[in-house]
Amino acid sequence: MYEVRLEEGRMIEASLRGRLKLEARTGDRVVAGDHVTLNRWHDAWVVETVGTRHTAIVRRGRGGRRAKVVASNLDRALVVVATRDPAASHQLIDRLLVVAEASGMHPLLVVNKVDLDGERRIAEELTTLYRGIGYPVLVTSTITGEGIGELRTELCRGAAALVGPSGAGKSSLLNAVDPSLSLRTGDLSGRTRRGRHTTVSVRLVALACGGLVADTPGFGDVGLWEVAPEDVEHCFPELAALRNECRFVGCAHLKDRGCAVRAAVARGDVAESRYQSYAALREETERAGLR
Ligand SMILES: Nc1nc2c(ncn2[C@@H]2O[C@H](COP(=O)(O)OP(=O)(O)O)[C@@H](O)[C@H]2O)c(=O)[nH]1
Ligand SMILES: [Mg+2]
Ligand SMILES: [Zn+2]
Repeated sequence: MYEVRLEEGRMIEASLRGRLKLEARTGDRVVAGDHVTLNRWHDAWVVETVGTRHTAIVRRGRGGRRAKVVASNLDRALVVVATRDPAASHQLIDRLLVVAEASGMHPLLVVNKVDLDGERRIAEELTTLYRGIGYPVLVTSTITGEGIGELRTELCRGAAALVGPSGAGKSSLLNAVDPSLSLRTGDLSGRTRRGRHTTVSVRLVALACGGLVADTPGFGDVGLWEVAPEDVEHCFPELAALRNECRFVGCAHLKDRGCAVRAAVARGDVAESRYQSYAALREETERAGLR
């Protein structure tokens, strides 16, 4: 059974038509975020058709099976990191931003736990770096309430995904935005989360204010398999802006000769950490293509 929210806002339960069940076996299931049309069949609601997906989060198929869509039509990805416990890594932030860009979602960075002693500086550094690239950045604390109002504004429209490392405060932030959710916080270790249950499908949580939020148990196996090496640069806005400046068409930005990106890094116009993330992800997609 699927939970479906009608246009008027009411939640109902619906089952799948036979044809769609068949597709379920071939891998094209109905997933969280799909827009569907319904029909009445005797006393029950039945999902009749599934609309075009505007964005898709794709998860690796295990044991050689093909990758599958786990959520669709999420318009924004909120990348949530903490100043400390766990400390935010530039590499992880960039990877999640790229996954969001590649999935067609608008990314937004949330730097949480800014209340922790001495960690304001880290929040400021991240804010300067990522706002400079053009990403919206929210600085938050579930303890002091800083930034929660802005977060609420973001979450109460459309459908969004919260992604980020375990312990960053995703569930706490959702509770701060909508206390009636009472999500469990701080209870699971990273190890437990990577267990069997993380493959369970994504759920959409309906906030009282009307927004939908994907309650994703973790994005450990969500990645870049759909991204070709030459497309990685498009997921770095500040590199994409330079793409016509390199001397050679199709420049991978990995060698100095005639490369406008390397020159921009040398000048300090592109952050070293961003360039390193680019190079690492580009290499990763190249290796994936060879397998
Ligand atoms: N100091 C501080 N701790 C927080 C904040 N937000 C969450 N935490 C704590 O961080 C831990 C992990 O939070 P949780 O919401 O479960 O993280 P999740 O794994 O991303 O869902 C819990 O112990 C929370 O109480 C914050 O803004 N400041
Ligand atoms: Mg959580
Ligand atoms: Zn180049």
